[in-house]
Amino acid sequence: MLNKIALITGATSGIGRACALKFAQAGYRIIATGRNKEKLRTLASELGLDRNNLLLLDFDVRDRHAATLAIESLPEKWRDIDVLVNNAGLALGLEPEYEGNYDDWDTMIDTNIKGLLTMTRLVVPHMVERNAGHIINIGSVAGDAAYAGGNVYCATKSAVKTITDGLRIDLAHTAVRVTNVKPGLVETNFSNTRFHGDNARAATVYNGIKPLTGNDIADVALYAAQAPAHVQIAEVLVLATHQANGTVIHRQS
Ligand code: NDP
Ligand code: 8X3
Repeated sequence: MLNKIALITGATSGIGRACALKFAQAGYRIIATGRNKEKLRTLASELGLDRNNLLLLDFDVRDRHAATLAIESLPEKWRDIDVLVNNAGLALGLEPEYEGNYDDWDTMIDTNIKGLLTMTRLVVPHMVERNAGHIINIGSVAGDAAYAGGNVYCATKSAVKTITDGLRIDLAHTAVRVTNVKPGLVETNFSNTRFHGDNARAATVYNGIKPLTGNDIADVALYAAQAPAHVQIAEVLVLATHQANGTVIHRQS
């Protein structure tokens, strides 16, 4: 049994939930964070871990004060975080940039960029002190190139790439590793959120193609975390087989 700790943001759904389950199965103690208490409780029952192996933290990654309080109040036995999975994130809307919604832009930037930075700033100093740790950021194929209507979401994931690369440079003198996992189409709650609860429209995103699952991405994250200490998986682009990049998707009718 490993005695490592993985902290996963946005663990209440999709890729984050799958990471919590996979890392738990691999023997990690889990700090599952989310902004919805009810969903955190559901995750806890799915994980079936006792208090020594599971800690639930309820905060919104956009709330820097709440995030700081949560991390700075960690009980002693939960402080040595080995893996930080910066997963919490979302896309909102698919409008042309010149018709975009200001609030949606703010939410994406505050969550996908600033929330990820806050968690990094809070957790990584202790990894540096211990000269051990691993940050796994969930980027996206959307960060490789813009697609129609993707504008601000794509920009946030492009920022995740640059922020991840910058962190890797800043940590090169340490044993702390940094990974950017960039998924393509993954069937989660992502598109339901993007289309503000229009589930019928969300379903069309995966028409005619077998998409990835949260588990597929969690497998990659776990592989990176479990690679030998001298191996740093810097970046992984994970696509469905019939997806070639952010825009080329072969759909069977
Ligand atoms: P889901 O919508 O299924 O999960 C998103 C998770 O992030 C939820 O747990 C959600 O919580 C949480 N979250 C969102 N905003 C906040 C916030 N402000 N504070 C705390 N938690 C928050 O989508 P995915 O699992 O697909 O998305 C996970 C990550 O993967 C995102 O960063 C996304 O950009 C990225 N990604 C997704 C792809 C896809 O095709 N699905 C492809 C490439 C990357 P809540 O349940 O409370 O909303
Ligand atoms: C999610 C993948 O292509 O829907 O980041 O933007 S995509």
